Amino acid sequence: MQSISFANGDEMPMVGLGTWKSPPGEVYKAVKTALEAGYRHVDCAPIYKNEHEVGNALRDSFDAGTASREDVWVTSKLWNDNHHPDNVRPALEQTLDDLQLDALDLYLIHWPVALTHGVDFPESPDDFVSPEEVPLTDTWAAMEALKEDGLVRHIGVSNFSVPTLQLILDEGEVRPEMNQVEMHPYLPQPDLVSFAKSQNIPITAYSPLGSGDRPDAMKADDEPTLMANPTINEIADAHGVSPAHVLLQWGLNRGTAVIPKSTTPAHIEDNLAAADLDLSTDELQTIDTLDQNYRYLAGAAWTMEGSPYTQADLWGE
Ligand code: 1BO
Repeated sequence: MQSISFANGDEMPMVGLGTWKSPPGEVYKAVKTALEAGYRHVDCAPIYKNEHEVGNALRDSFDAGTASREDVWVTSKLWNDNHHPDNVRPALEQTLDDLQLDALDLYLIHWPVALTHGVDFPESPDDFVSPEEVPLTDTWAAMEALKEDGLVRHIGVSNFSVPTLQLILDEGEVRPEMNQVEMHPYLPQPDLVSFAKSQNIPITAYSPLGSGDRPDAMKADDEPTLMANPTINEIADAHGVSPAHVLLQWGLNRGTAVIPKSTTPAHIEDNLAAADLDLSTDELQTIDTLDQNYRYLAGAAWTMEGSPYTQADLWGE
């Protein structure tokens, strides 16, 4: 398995199991199946409301000898309502407790958006905390303290744009060691990829298959279905593989980690095998032409009328 190397010698496997939208009751089996299939990277977050069950699966897999803790890369994220520096350590401690771990491999600020403590998703402008009240740089300083104290081995961000990355690079003591963002052929974000590369910040692509399993309430009526794209399907047919293989290999080929979510054993195994697919330069270049700058997750909840955050703040566009 290809991996992303960190300055201290740590290696993060480039294919991980995503757990967003994996329901409690199914995620336990998904994590166990993934580790049995050879995955050594699991991506989690408290807002996915399933970390306790992921933790049970990790514990049982370690106890059964399927894998050892040292060999499995575990990422989790700080939710938006815990950006105040006083809340950062308790939030991590809750995640460690739920995952039944002593430390995380990677801890990310989930979004560059702060909410009132106790609010999962905003319902009114009162649910937001402005960047003036809790600057991202203060949250980052609290993340740095977690790393300093050995509770997390690496710290990074998620859903950050070039300007928000630059803010942390300018003001932080520790450079972000990851940016996890939505990324797939409809949203290849070449400028972000090239900036991150120039700053030696690796990227993890979430929703690499187009997030077709999102709740209907989160979907636009006219959104394009990435897995049904004719070009992707033609290339998949030519190789006798699934469209998911093609999409994942395209991401890996760009040097980005990918974290496809599945709770179906056959898909979990199939997604891992994408690492072995060889796509030609022509095929990769053809896929590059599918760019529509289309976000399945535009973060509309964060930019409602009256919010202190705008789409331009979020995406730097
Ligand atoms: C709301 C969660 C988005 C992906 O991590």
